Amino acid sequence: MSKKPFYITTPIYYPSGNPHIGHCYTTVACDSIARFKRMQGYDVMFLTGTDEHGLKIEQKAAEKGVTPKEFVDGIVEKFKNLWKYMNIDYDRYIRTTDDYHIDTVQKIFKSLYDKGYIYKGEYSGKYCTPCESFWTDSQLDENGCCPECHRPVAFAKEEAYFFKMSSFAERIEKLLTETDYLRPKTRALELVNNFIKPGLEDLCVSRTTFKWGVPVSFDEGHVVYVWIDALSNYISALGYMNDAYNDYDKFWPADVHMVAKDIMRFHAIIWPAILMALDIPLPKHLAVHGWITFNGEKMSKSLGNVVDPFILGERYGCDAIRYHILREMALGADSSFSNEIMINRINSDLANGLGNLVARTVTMADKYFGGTLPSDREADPLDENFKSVVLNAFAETEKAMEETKIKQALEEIFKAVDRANKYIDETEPWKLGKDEIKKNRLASVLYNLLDAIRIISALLSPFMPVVMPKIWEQIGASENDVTYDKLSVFGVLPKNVTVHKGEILFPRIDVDKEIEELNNIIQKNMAEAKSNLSSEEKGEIAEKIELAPEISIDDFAKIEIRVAKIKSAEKVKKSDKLLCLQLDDGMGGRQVVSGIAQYYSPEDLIGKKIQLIANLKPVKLRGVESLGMICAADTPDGIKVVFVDDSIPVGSKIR
Ligand code: ME8
Repeated sequence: MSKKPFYITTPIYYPSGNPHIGHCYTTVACDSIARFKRMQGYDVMFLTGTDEHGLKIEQKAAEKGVTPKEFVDGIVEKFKNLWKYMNIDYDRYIRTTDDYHIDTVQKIFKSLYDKGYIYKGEYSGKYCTPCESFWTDSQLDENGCCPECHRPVAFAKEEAYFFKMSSFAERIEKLLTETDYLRPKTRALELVNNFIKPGLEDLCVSRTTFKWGVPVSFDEGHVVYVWIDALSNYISALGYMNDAYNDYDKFWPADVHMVAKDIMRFHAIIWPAILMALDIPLPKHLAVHGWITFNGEKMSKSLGNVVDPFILGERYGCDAIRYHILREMALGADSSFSNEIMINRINSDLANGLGNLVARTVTMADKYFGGTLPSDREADPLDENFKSVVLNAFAETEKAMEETKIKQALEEIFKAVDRANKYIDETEPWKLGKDEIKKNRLASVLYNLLDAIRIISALLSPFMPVVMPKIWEQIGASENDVTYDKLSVFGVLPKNVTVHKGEILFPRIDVDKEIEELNNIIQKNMAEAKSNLSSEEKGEIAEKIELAPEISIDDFAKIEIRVAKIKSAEKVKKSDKLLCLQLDDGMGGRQVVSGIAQYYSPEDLIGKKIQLIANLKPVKLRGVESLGMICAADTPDGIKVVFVDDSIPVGSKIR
């Protein structure tokens, strides 16, 4: 019997900056689903790639003095390296600069034109350059800015081609409200109210303002709108209207397109409309997840608030990173990334939960039976509840994965991990091991545990593909023991199974030490990213400056700012960040601790005059007393101390 096909896609990413944890989320999520489906016996096509055209790329390349293709080639390499590092097992990688794709986009455009769904007109309206989108007045935000990125829009007028979106409004509304195309469904209403109810306007689908795109084959000077180019990747990569591949009939319609909420509108409205116009079937599901935010903001290349996945992977292993991001993000909601939550999660679920379960079980099998379990057994009614929880986890995981609910699937599997650890506490194998006549019971307990670990680790293998095979090695499971059909039953491991004690699977992490180190790395990265910004992006950040609420002159008068001179400085023990400064403040001297050690060495500071906040309540930092604070500025290059001209005497009041 031939296998059932399953087709899943990530968005194709803009290679305009380095990939980050946000990109990782969608790709790891799709990879996990693809691996799960392969385990279930599906014939899987997992597609990812890069979206390489458009004004933004053209501008960035020009800034760097290279061609757009040279510019994207370098970044595409970084995406591919990251996917390799994160064990992303994609089946196909599409680049929109691939010849076959360009050719397909031209054919699709021409076909829509021939059918009368694309027509030539003139566009005049509000245009957002960074988003490459025209907006109607009713769509602009409350400040008259772009509803997507909230930056100012400009009036623009050009001869352009239009796609008759309006013809599909009714069908799209039905798709969103009456089917389960969009997951989660709660987002459908938002789209219908914001975009369809006010009247779905025809979409401007060509540009003459830049060159770096797919040329309209029958009208020189026009390039195809990047979103028509980009969305078409999902079918061109299968061989639709081209000979590069031959899988369209097998895999289309896609089972799942997964995207974040920022591009939901394009996938929930424009893409179905194009497919309707081409008269081909619609994808079965669009799974929309939220953003991974960092310090409350969407992670972004230009803000530099990105956590480098390579660094995290090196420190904790990429399986742990995969687990953490998947476990945190519920379909539809945002999830805030925090080093602290990540490390605590790795410690609690992976080191204490799963790792400990495997280590304890294997160690006991080794200790009490020399590694090989004997054949004689003694069951207990207690075993049944334990087994039923594990088998229930299997059933619930299967159900959650059917609905692309990865977080929920992982929660279900970890219920079984917790139950298994509890089973150890209930059965107290260390007591059974002391008593020769209880050895048969002990053998039963350990066998049940090993078999539960077999089921649990197999269910987890799509999410953590590196470590789970190590568990199979340790519990003596063969490849045949972990096939999907064997995960709904107990009693699969050989009766006389032999365990092999191995390495610690997830070492416990020292939370305080790691958090400090990670914060240092991130601060450095952010400073570096900011210094690499284009002038436009710097402007973008400037717009983001939000002042604290106004204060009166009396409020200000409460702050005593005095000139002081740094007499000596030394690093605070066990801290990479803190310097302890001895100051001449004109009042007998004082000690201040300052978080500038990454940016200044003591010799840079000694003899310099600074501004001291002299009446700040004393605090202890890393056990060292600090009597006040010195003023410093946050700059794109990191923290800079505000030095005072040497002619101003120590102790002078600043106001
Ligand atoms: O939009 N949190 O490309 P893109 C979660 N080329 N997911 C995130 C994220 C974050 N902070 N940041 C990025 C484009 N993503 C278009 C797509 S598809 C035909 C064309 C993920 O590089 C998420 O999947 O800006 C989001 O939808 C996608 O990257 C946007 O990537």
